Amino acid sequence: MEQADLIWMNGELIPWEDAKVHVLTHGLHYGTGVFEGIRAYDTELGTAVFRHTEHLDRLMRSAQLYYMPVPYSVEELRAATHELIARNELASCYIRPLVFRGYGQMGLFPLDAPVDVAIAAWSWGAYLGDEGKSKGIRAKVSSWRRIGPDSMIPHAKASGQYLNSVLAKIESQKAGYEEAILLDDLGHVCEGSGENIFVVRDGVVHTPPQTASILDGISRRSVIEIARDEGLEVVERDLARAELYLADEVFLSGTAAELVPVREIDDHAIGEGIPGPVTRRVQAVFEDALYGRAERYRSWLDVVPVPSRTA
Ligand code: PPE
Repeated sequence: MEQADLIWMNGELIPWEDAKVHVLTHGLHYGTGVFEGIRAYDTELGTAVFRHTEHLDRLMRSAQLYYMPVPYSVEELRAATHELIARNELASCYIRPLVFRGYGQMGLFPLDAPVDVAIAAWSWGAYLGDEGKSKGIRAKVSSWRRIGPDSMIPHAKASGQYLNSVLAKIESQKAGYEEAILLDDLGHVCEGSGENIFVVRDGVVHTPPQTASILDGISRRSVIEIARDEGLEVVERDLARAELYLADEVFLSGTAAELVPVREIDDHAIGEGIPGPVTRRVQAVFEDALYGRAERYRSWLDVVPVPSRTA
């Protein structure tokens, strides 16, 4: 990981190496934390955070779902993030806000433990590789099912829930694939270990619905809007596993990964085994949106104010 100079922790900017917690931090033991993954891009308008408020709103909702009161408002976290990026002099970066139950109380009842908040930002390249983004990746359907709504809260982006993604990711990597695709508790296609999934067949874009235990991805929402603006039909419906193999094109979307074509699943070539035309088209517009090149999606960008210089 590429270090930055400063991290924001409980209202203060502190040196990267000082951003530490006690080993008896509640969240470290029980996974009682919620987080976000956000990216900022170097655009012609300046450094711009992509769909910043939407991400912070989701952070607040994730916290609420796990009964964690966040001692800061969305506006405060947004301003803190701006300052963090500016002070670290990052032109583009990945941003990781984390709200977690801190030190002071052990045992499963968490409501007496403090709630700590940290925001880190650092340079993070293509999550599934530059080659993955251009040529597509090979994925494997995981033997691990995505956590279901009867045991956890798929809609929350909660730290403990990621043990599920970690198992799937390790399995796929050890088997020689770049990403795992998880099915939901009913055996329908759900999502990647850290990305939502789209399946293109006969020119129509399909993606699993909210009821399929997906994380309500912000890139997913953006992709759906872009695809529709491009005149494509987008259908949210349950997808059978075989529909992955029978697809003309498959792609993944996520903040860290951005938009990544899938060229092979379980050793079946998808379409021609190279990124298809719909994927290419949506990917190009999505990238334009991220980098502020698309006028139509400018409202998705939260430009980081340039700090006023003091003499
Ligand atoms: N599903 C999961 C399980 C998930 O973790 C992510 C984001 C998504 C879908 C896509 O959501 P969105 O980023 O809002 O479009 N995964 C984050 C964490 C990745 C990591 O390895 O850490 C991310 O992409 O930042």
